[in-house]
This record gives sequence, structure tokens and C-alpha cells, in this order.
Amino acid sequence: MADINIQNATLRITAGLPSQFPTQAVPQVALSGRSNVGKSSLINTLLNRKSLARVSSSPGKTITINFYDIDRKLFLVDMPGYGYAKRTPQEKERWSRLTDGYFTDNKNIDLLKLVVQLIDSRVGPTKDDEMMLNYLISMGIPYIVVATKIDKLNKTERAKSLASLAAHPLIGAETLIIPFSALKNEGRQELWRAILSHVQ
Ligand SMILES: Nc1nc2c(ncn2[C@@H]2O[C@H](COP(=O)(O)OP(=O)(O)OP(=O)(O)O)[C@@H](O)[C@H]2O)c(=O)[nH]1
Ligand SMILES: [Mg+2]
Repeated sequence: MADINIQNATLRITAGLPSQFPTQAVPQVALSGRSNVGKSSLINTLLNRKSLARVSSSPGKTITINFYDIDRKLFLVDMPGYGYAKRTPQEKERWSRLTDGYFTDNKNIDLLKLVVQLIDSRVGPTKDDEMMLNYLISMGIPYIVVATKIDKLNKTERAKSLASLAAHPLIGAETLIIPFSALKNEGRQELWRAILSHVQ
């Protein structure tokens, strides 16, 4: 991976407030998606780790933004998942304040180089996913789409899922869509290439 030592990865900051965001001049790549879509699993896959990022059996529990420091050269930013039905109105409010804070109340927003938008390949874009895509487009933030849990689909379903993502009105023809499986390690190299091409 170029000259980034992915062995040298730690959870540096767990931020519940914008004041806790890192101040280091290091590029950031954020992972966005609904709760349970596979964000933490994707981080572990990228870093060849079993459980650096906690994979949740109880989705949507923690509302923090987690900054993984990769060799002091890159922050992978695990955004809190959205769309978790059992959240209280107060928890939803916290989610909005923190997420919105990351994009709008963040002195280092220019360090955000890419958003990796995760979409469950079995479900396709939900209303919340569409809201997020709209938001990214309106903010002019570069993004790519990762179709998660692709191992759960057979060949026909997979082709259908990827085609419908590519045809989605909020996913431009030039947008990269990466089929991904944390279980099978599929898409890992392609995702690293995309990430590095945006941070270097
Ligand atoms: N089959 C399969 N299961 C996956 C894959 N990625 C994640 N999962 C499972 O999906 C569930 C949720 O995964 P997480 O990585 O915790 O999802 P998350 O987006 O971080 O969830 P929150 O942190 O709650 O928002 C877990 O049971 C994972 O084992 C995948 O590629 N294939
Ligand atoms: Mg997670």
C-alpha cells in the first residue's frame, strides 16, 4: 500500500463532540452508511485485523465518530450508522448533531478527501442512503460507493444489485462502485487503490 504501514493502525480518537475531532494535518477518508451495513467489518478487512473496529451484534448503540490513525498518514473515519429504527428521538438528534458537525463544524474539513458510502448490496439504497448521497452531492464532497455483503448474493442477484446501483439517479455514471465482502476479502485491493488515489 504505497508507503503506508497498515500494521501501524490504532483507534486514535472516539469523538462524541466536534471539539474532539483531530487537529493533525493528515488526510481523512470517511465511511458512511446505515447501521449494520458493515462499516466496522470493512475497516478490519482493509487493515487485515480481526477486531480493531468493533463489529456490533447490537447495531446503532454507539453514537461516536471513530478516527483510526493509519501510520500517521491517514485517518479512516468511522461515522455513526444511521437508520437504526430503535433509536430514541434524543439519540437521533445526537446522530444529526455529530454527523452534521463533522461536515459543517469542522476546522479541518479540507482534510476530508473522500467519503466511502456503504450500501448493503441486498437492500439497495434506502431513503436514508439517498438522503446521504444528496447531502454529499450538495456539499461537493467526492464519494465512491461500496456494495457490502456481496457474498450473500448469487451471481444473478449480484449482477442485478450492481446494475441497479449504477443506474441510480444519485449515483453518477462516473461514480466508482466496488462490490465488497469482508467475509471473502473481495474488493479490498480495489478499495485501497481508490482511497490512496484520493489521499496522495
Ligand atoms: N456475510 C457478510 N456479513 C457481513 C459482512 N460485513 C459485515 N457483516 C456482518 O454484518 C453485521 C454488521 O457489521 P458491522 O461491521 O458491525 O456493521 P456497522 O456498519 O459497523 O454497524 P454499526 O457500527 O452498528 O453502525 C455483523 O454481523 C457482520 O458480521 C460481509 O461482507 N459479509
Ligand atoms: Mg460499526
